[in-house]
Amino acid sequence: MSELARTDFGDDFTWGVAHASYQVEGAWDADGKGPSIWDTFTHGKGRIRDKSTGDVACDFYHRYDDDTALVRDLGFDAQRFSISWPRVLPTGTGRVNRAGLDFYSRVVDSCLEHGVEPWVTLYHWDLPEALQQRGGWANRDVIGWFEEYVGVVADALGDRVKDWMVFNEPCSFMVVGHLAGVHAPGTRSLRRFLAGTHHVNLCQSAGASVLRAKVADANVGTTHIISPMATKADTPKHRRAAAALDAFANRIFLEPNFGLGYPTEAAGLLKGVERYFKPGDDEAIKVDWDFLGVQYYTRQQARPAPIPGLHAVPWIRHDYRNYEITAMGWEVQPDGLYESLAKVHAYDPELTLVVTENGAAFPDKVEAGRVHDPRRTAFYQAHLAEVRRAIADGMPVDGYFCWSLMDNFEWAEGYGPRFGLTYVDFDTQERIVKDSGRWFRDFLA
Ligand code: IFM
Repeated sequence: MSELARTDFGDDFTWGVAHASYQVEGAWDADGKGPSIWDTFTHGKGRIRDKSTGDVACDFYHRYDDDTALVRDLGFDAQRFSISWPRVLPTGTGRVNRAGLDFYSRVVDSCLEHGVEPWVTLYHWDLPEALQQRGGWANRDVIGWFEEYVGVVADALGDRVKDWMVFNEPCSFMVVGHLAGVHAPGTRSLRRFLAGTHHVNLCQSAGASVLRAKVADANVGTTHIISPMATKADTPKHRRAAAALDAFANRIFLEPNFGLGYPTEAAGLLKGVERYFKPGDDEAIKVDWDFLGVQYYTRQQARPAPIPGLHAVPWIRHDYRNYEITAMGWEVQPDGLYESLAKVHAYDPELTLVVTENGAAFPDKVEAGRVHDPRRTAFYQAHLAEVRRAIADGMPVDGYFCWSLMDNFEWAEGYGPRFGLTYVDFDTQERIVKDSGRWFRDFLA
């Protein structure tokens, strides 16, 4: 790999860091915020590996200005953060919580004062609990609830925020939250998964339309985790399993918005989604994105189902084939990022792509006030080389966001896995820039 230089990526390339409301904000019930499904989920028993919650997290709610100054100090152009729906609308619809909206307005102002572009995600998994009680994503009324919420946020921030992402990784909260039950709301229901998936896909286009109607010159995208598929053996059975997993994990959330329908031919179980179609949905679901956010962590391996006839059900395995493994148990496979970009690029070669998340958790420790994390630096260097290769091969990749600015609440894994460029001492809230963060500071200077 030849040495990397910022200039390899072009002058207009956006360098950013990303994080999300529930993972960093804390202040879970401050200033009129309503509970989200993640408050309910973490306050219940036995769901989070270290029994922790996001009640305090990184206390970004009170420390946003220092954290944003850090983003600038590290040399990044942009900070990607998400809005907590129940902080803005405590019961999901109706009464607006002015204090919650003002918080995000202050975060945006802080970004602009520090010379950092605010990139806003509207939904990064913290649905208002009150809406979950009404059926959540499985209730088609969610389209109207979501339009109302997006309208409130766009009215408040649209004068200063130009870069918007409607959703973060629908696959994660639908498959992991609704089908596997490992994330909030913790249901294991194919019905909720299928209905919810269709409604989320419709909300992608509904949310994008509201943004375009309310925000002049909005740059509207969404984000998807893309998991290229590996097969253990090159047999028809293994290839069918990989195709089914690809349909569940990737295509079901990408293709409807491109007007390609659902990939039912690869995974027969997805036919059930047709039950939730209404006349006009084929058209309503299409979105003409300004950009697509590609988020990549690792490849996945599919295995044929142990029960004959259930090939449509993906059986995910990591087989640890001589790759380095992160603290999440994920294989480090940098060329999978190139493959992910190429996969999305193939749908529409004109569409701008942004890597809206990429990063790794490794066991970090503080030694004499420093955190030496050479594996994370090497991870970033290898993945950036793949982005550079994609650009050289003609893919319009316009930005790269590290996951994450700082260690934070890693969902069902709690505070164990540390993804930050900055170490967070969760007892004192001290931030220590890791060597990987220092590497970025030099690289971006
Ligand atoms: O922490 C998550 C983030 O919320 C969504 N993308 C993957 C990250 C690492 O698991």
